[in-house]
Amino acid sequence: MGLWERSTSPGSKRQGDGIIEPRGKGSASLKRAILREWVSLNPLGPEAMIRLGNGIACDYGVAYGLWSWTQTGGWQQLNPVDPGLMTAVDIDNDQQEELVADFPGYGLYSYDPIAGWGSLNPVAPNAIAPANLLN
Ligand SMILES: [Ca+2]
Ligand SMILES: [Ca+2]
Repeated sequence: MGLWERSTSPGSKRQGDGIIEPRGKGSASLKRAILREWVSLNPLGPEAMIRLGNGIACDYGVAYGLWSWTQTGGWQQLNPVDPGLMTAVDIDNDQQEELVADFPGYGLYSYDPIAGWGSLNPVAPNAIAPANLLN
């Protein structure tokens, strides 16, 4: 089904507050509901995605790598390598989140839109989670 964003344009018909509740059986009513209130972001669904700032970071696997999407900037490839685990956290306390991603075989890296990629650890973790260690 791909990746979709709910339309928030003025005058767009609101029904069920954005919750798709197909009345009929089968996919036809679901498809009508999607076409009425949702905007396609990409015909391909990602393996995984997380919130990153006011956009999203998407794991598009071996074929396409790691991409980000924002309403204003659209799609941008951040890395051609297939990421594993991902999280968003403000590492340097500049009020802007960095993307932290594990690349199996390469290790754990952080991405800052200005500084680019930096290695955090050559060993890939089993799990990652954001934590505020400054307060
Ligand atoms: Ca992946
Ligand atoms: Ca930051």
